[in-house]
Amino acid sequence: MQEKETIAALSTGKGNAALAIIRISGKKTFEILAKCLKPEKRFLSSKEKEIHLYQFYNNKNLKTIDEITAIKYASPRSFTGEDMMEIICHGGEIVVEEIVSCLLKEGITLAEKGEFTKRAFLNGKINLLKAEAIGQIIQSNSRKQYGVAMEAYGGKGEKKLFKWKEKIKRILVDCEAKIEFPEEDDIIGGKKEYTNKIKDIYKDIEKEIKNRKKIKTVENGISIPIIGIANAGKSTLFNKIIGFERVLVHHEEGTTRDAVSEEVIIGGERIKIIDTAGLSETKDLVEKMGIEKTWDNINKSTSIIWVTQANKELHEKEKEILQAVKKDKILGIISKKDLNNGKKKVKTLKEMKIPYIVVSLINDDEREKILIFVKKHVEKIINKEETENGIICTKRQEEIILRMMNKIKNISEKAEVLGEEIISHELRLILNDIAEYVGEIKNEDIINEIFNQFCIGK
Ligand SMILES: Nc1nc2c(ncn2[C@@H]2O[C@H](COP(=O)(O)OP(=O)(O)OP(=O)(O)O)[C@@H](O)[C@H]2O)c(=O)[nH]1
Ligand SMILES: [Mg+2]
Repeated sequence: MQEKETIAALSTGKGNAALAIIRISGKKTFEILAKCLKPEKRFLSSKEKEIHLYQFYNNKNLKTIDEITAIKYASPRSFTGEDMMEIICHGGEIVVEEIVSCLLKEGITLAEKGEFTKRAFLNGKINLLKAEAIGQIIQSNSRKQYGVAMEAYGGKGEKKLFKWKEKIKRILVDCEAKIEFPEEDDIIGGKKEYTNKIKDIYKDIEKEIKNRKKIKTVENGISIPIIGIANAGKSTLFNKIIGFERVLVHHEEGTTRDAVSEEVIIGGERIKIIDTAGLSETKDLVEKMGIEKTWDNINKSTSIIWVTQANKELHEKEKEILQAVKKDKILGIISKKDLNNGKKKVKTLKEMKIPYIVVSLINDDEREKILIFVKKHVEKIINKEETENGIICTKRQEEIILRMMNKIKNISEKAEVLGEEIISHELRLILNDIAEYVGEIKNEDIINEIFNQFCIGK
């Protein structure tokens, strides 16, 4: 194991919370913590993986910073493989800052992004695929993405790659035997036999690429803008969906001028809901800028929520929306049911085959109905039918698998005309790709890139 600095960082999220966890890892962990924890004797005699109560104090002015619990992990039986501590303190931002700054004054360095996991990887505690899976579990934007990451964590990708590797190695043996004994078809089997095996692997790899495509649609989260003419009730709906009064609501037209977004979890998916400026004819320059943004949001999104009033005729601007957006991308919300039964609007939406609900947005009971309506649609977009999760969970992995797929496609298509020398050369290159995929070939730049995508404290 290499000698490295001792590092510390907050591992739980930023902001005030009931509790926070600060992690420390490296050679000097115990030596430094002994200077900050009281009673010192308790700390020194504590066994690894036991949790104890301490006073964390500033040993310069002897003031207690917090009452904490802490767990010792002795190398190599820790997450990073080094000596480690986990401190559980009160989760106030000031408390956390005080503890971390105390640790820094004692000679500990602030951890870089993903540095704990990187050390775990470099110390052989986890392999590259597991490290990437950890990153994905933390960053998941959808259940599907989380499902893939969890399976990757459990070693699914590794197993599959190992299977491919073994198959390719066997084909390579056949192929190379043919180079040495070109006439002995009956002993080794003909070219057809191993090209069929290559085709099978190709199909398997292609399936993985297809699975990946499905996940990519939800990887960055789904955004749904709320669109409509001025005063339709968009901001009222926005507040209702996100569950608090985030934006202003007013009976004057043009209340919302800028697009405002919040993330919500609906049906286990992270969804960005965007409130937008109402579409209207206006001379107001700022309002016009807001409307441009609304159009931008309409064009960028895979679906929209269209709010239209039960008590109003279809407006010219609404006809523009209906022309610009495919009907199956629209979720219709007919608002102001308390003012009018909305029969006319219902008829219009039915004719256009737009799914809709009729609601009163000033009625508190309607929230659940709205959420269920949105959830159903979201499930449709992300194509929740039970398909296999696949093994690819990062862009890096996807690039390598694509590279492998192209090589193997080339061999399987041209196997009849390609000589065994070329085929075996290509197969060896694919074995190299596999080694890179599972992290057997260690490239420092790539490793740094992977761990840079993690958050600090992980
Ligand atoms: N009676 C009734 N009033 C509603 C309903 N929904 C919204 N309103 C009222 O309609 C007015 C406009 O609501 P907003 O949510 O500000 O409308 P908006 O679409 O965001 O309007 P702009 O931001 O101006 O484009 C407010 O006075 C709301 O209280 C509803 O279902 N019933
Ligand atoms: Mg508004």
